[in-house]
Amino acid sequence: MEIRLWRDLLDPYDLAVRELTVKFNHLRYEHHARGIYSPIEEVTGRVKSVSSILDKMQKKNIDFDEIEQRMEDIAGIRIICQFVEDIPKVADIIRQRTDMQVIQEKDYVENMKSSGYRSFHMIIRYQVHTASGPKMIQAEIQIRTMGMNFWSTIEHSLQYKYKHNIPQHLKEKLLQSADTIVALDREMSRVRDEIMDAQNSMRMQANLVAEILQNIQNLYSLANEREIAKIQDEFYEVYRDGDMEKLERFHKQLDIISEGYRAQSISFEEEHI
Ligand code: 0O2
Repeated sequence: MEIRLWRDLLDPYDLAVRELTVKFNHLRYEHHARGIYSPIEEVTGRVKSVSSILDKMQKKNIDFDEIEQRMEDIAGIRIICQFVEDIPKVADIIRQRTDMQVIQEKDYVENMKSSGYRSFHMIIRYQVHTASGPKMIQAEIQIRTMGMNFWSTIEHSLQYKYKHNIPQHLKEKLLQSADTIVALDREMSRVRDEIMDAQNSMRMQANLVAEILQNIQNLYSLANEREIAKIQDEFYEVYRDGDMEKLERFHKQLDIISEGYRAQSISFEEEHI
């Protein structure tokens, strides 16, 4: 196939990968902004390289005119979760969306592959809008924990290095380490609540501090610099204390002070119209 034709073929997949990455990252952002735990920790995406497409065509006996139909992972999205329990949650979110239609699921988390590979795969149909109009494409979403991702990245590099003929002693090592990852994921699940609590309070504190700083910033146009410096010193003192309740009280007081300044400035403007 000519280079130009490869580009025509792959461009809609590139668009899909970029759109889907934005959408899943936005879900993560929304959870964090609301102070809710996000089952999505990280999102990456890629369009399959031409050489990888050619390899798969050869391996699976796929003709050029069958590529789009038979190769479901030209557009690939990877969603990384912190805990195994997050994987079905992410899968449910995807099943419920109306902008993508799940056509196949493969559960290699419950049914580990003989290589030791674990991941939850979903094949979706997704519509992109190109310059030539709407186009329905297939994409593969791989959902896995950080541990599963670590393992499969290492194994993938070894597959590449040994051209899919990994020596037996390495295969055994990989299988052993796959079991270690299963145990690690299980251990992490046991302390999941504690980890989630810690992460939530860290995030809530970060959100609160950001709001306080924004409030102080807004005061620059309303109050005089000496008063703002005093408020800032008070904030640093409360912040150093590290007490979340004090920080929340300070935030509320600051809101009242800001409201007062805003009311003053409105009545000043009205008097001078
Ligand atoms: P790449 O380079 O990641 O794009 P099958 O015929 O069942 O073996 P199929 O039909 O492609 O393979 O579906 P499957 O099993 O769901 O695999 C799809 C993708 O999952 C693979 O794409 C890999 O990304 C990943 N995967 C599956 N098995 C393994 C494995 O044993 N190790 C690793 N590291 N990844 C795996 P590609 O096109 O094979 O590779």
